[in-house]
Amino acid sequence: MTILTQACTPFEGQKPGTSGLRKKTKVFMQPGYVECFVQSIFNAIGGLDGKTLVVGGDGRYFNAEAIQTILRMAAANGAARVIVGRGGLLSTPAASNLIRQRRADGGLILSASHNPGGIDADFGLKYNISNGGPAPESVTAAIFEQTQSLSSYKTLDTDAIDLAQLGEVMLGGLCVEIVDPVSDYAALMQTLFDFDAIRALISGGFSIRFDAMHAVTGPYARTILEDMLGAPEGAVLNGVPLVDFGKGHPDPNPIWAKPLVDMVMAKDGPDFAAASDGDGDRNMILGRGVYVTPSDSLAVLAANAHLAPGYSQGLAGVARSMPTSRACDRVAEVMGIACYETPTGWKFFGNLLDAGRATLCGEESAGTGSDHVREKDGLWAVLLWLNILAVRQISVQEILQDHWQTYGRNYYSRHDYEAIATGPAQDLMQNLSDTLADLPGRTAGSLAIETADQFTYHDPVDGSVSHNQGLRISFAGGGRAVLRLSGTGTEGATLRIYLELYEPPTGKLDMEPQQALRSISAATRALCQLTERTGRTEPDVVT
Ligand code: G16
Repeated sequence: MTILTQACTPFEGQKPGTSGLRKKTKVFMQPGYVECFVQSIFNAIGGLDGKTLVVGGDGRYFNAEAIQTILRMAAANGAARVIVGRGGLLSTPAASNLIRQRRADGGLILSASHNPGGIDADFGLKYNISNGGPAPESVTAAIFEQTQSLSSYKTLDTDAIDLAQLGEVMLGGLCVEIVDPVSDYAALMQTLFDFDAIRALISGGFSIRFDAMHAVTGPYARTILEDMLGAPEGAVLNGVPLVDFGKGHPDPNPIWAKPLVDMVMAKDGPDFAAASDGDGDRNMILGRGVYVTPSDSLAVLAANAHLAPGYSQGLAGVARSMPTSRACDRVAEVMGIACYETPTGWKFFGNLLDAGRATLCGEESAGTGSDHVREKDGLWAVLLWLNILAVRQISVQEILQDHWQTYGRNYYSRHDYEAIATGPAQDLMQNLSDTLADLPGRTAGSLAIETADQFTYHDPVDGSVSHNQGLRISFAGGGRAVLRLSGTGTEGATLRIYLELYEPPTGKLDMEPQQALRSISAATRALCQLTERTGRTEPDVVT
């Protein structure tokens, strides 16, 4: 095995976005593309000499090939050990857990999350740091800088190794340790939740379904929900990971997981249902006849987490991304704990979790998690919900009603306009941004505007500042709209418009959400000149 130093010229656009580098699979498959990005990561973190890494992915098309490339490069760059999930599989939260448990120096996670997989779909690669969480902006900026001037990468001249067998294999001086992807993660879940209580709930006839969407959580859900908690075989749907996710879109929302939603909306539907995404960090929660918005889910979990053993001491604080509804702020206020507002991107929660300021975090984009790892965690959210249901012995619907009657209801919806040409999308944002200062006091549609600004985040732990994190407009009567461009898309630009309306406990709690948000939506579209600038009249995805 010879170490080869290959000359290369930089690829354009290897700039990590909201969550690592995401591109079309064919872009990643260009000769040298993965190599250049991976070498840039290694250079940006001060080299790999003697280091330990965790490597795994969601099993999508090109996962296996990219992992072999990374292993050869890790060996050539002097790493001591790489811990890989069997078959190259690791869910994102399981990878985060392994980095922490094994005190690794960092990890490489191969996933494009909820984006479809396949040669004509999407691929992604991101670097996580030693706390198990996504690299912060300072590190991703250093990686990007490296990608622009890289002139060579190092690799090993050797065949692919078999990742199907557990155990250790030497690759030059590198020890590749192939581990069961599920067992450490399942053990962690047992320390947080009352498995006996959940088992008793299920054996008492409480029916559940979990849609793994042919993505990475299949093996995790089968082990935990069926084998350990006694859910009947078949409770986990689409449980076999496939490279193209069965040609589906592994995004756990009412659009892409419609069959599950239809099932739970039926009169004889299951008591509880959930779904996760490509890499297992997102979740969707449903009860018979009801969809729980991610923002409501975060608020309900914050209000009830103490019912699970892992959180019985209470929460240090909660954190949510800025576009996420402010439902959890009301819970925090009543509990007398801090509530932090961060930019979109799980990486911004890392400092708050490390500093012990927040215990629970969540985002409107179907992500919730806690300080048990440094990523959002789909199955964790499912288990916390099940633990709460086992203790409270009421339905999901009743938990929601009770929550709204206590704290009020934050009606919420996100409207996505996908694959807009990049220029018009940026112009739309710039134009609205330029007029923000003049908006307060004016009306849009039937609504008076109270405040309008661009969100800037000041990290309270390390003092770093992140500018341009979304435009927010608040209306008289408790309404709010947020606009930002997605940082995870791979085609043109995706405009996200987040709509929210607060109704107090004494207000109208049973409106249809799109109806409740109609005037805020109309006002926001008019303000940003949506149709004039993009030609769009209807969103592509409504969650
Ligand atoms: C990633 C980030 C999340 C973010 C989401 C959507 O999630 O980790 O923090 O909310 O993307 O980001 P954007 O609105 O920029 O598209 P995931 O599950 O895709 O890794």
